[in-house]
Amino acid sequence: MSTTTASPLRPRVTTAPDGAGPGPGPAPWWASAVVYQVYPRSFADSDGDGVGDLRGITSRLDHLVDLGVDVVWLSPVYASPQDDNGYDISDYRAVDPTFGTLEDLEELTDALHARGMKLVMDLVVNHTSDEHPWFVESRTSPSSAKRDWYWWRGPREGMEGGAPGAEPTNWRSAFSGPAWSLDEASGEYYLHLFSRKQPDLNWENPDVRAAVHEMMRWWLDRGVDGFRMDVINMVSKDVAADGSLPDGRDADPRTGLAGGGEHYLCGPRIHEYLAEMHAEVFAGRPEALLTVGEMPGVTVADAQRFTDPASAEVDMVFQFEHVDLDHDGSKWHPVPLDLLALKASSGRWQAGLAERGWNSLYWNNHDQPRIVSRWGDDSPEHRAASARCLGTLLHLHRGTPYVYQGEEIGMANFPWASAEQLRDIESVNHLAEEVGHGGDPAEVLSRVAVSSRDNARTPVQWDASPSAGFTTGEPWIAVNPDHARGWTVADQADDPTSVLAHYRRLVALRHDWPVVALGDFTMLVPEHEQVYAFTRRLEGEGPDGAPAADELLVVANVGSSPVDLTDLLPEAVAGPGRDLELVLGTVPGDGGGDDADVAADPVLAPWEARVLRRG
Ligand code: TEU
Repeated sequence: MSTTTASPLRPRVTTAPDGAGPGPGPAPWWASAVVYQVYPRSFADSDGDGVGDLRGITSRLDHLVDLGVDVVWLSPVYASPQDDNGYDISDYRAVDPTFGTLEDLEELTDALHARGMKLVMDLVVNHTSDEHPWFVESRTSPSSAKRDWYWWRGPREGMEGGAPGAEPTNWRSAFSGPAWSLDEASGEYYLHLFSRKQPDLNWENPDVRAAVHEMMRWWLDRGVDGFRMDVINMVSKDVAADGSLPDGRDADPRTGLAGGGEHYLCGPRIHEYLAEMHAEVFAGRPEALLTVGEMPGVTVADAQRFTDPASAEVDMVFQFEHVDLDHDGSKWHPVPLDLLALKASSGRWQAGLAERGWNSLYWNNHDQPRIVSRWGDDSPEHRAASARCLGTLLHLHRGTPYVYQGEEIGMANFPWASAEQLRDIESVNHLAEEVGHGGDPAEVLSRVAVSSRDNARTPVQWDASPSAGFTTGEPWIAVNPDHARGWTVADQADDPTSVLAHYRRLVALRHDWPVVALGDFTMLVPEHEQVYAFTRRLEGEGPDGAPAADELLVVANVGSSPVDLTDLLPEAVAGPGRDLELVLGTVPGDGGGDDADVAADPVLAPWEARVLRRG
């Protein structure tokens, strides 16, 4: 089985019909693209200061070419005090010196374009840094010309500013504590759904929106190919005509705080704002661009409207339904994944966006723990197989897959031993809050260790050298010690059985087989607790222009024990009257058999996945 070409087999359908994608016409380029997310602090350090940077990324582009990805999504590199690792921006048109210069970014952009890849920047405009000149001016006084660029409110009726519970609403910040902070000088509070150094912009103010649009056009004019829009469904708040904002329901009796999301997730003017942004920034531009909106709490119905091309809002959204499935009320109370729940959720999103709109597909990003540790099995025996299995499942769904740096080599969660090792503001604040409420530090750490965003942020493991080839300096966050045990790019690059080799095949399969990008999705055995199976079907034209059809059957064993398909899913086992060919398998040749044997073997090995083509 070759390491780069997806499969010795060739697709029957080489041309998809119009309407097979998100809308009526020909499918857009990004419907068959694969996006690779780079978290610049942890990708590659070129100057030995222990923090990744732009020149480090440019120096490692061959790895992305080798993987075959089409787009790089770059997490923020803008000027920032780094309170939330760059998601707190103090200048949208400058690169933070930690990461380099505008020239370095231009060099990266050109280098990507020269290799046929595109660059999508992170757009963080629900909030700025409190060190952004807009907020600095807004804070000067209640009569500041930019006061209404942010959310300023006086203390709760009848209460003294600074008193417990005097915040204008009972909303909780995502990083613990109230979502309002008092400005002593004016006696007013400002809203920050994230850290107190990330004040929310007031999108009710048309000047704010115009300034954002202008900044976006500035980046597109510099050759950027699109935006990943940070918590973009939070920019419309449920404000009353008198300017008041409502309390959230179900407040936590310990703190009196509530999420409040019902008052700012997909708020009353969100579609108006996104349609206006599209008209002001993207409409009429000749470039082939991509936009994806990160939208916590978004539903299938919302996503249908957001991503329907007729809406002219965004191309796709990041939804959170699946990554909240193993949370008992909060991410800090992790529970084992129920595969039935995952299949039900994926099935809903696949069906919901089958006719109109488009899905993004992801297991990992810089906010989620590593999937092989989370839903796979990162024990030495099963780690590689479960990484290949989970990758296959994700990449064979209908939608645009996102590969997060390190996922392609099966990187796992870090063995956190002490709170001092943590860097993420969300994790650090939560740990302090829980211990402050009397929690046992070791017990709290054990839960934070499972869900912390820092699991995604340990340096990429390029080789087995002391700092995994990430830096010649002292890394800003610890390198996972397993880099000395083969979990590196160098160890896997020339190994056809590696996780990396398999991710290359998955990317190639999506490029070579239109049915993978555009085929209809049908879930199979939804009731089975260990087998995840579905079909993908596409009718179109063959190489000769004649009508043709391709139907793939994907079957995966999402567990560490073998599964027999004989009775469960006989149609997935090749045999008399069941013409099935193996397009791609995850058990690379070590069965000694050829592809036909694999297709005819009724037993799925632990974490084995097969992509079969029906005759
Ligand atoms: O994340 C928003 C978001 O939903 C996360 O805060 C998520 O709830 C949490 O991390 C899950 O634990 C975006 C960015 O991706 C994140 O890195 C930023 O911290 C946040 O917005 C604020 O900009």
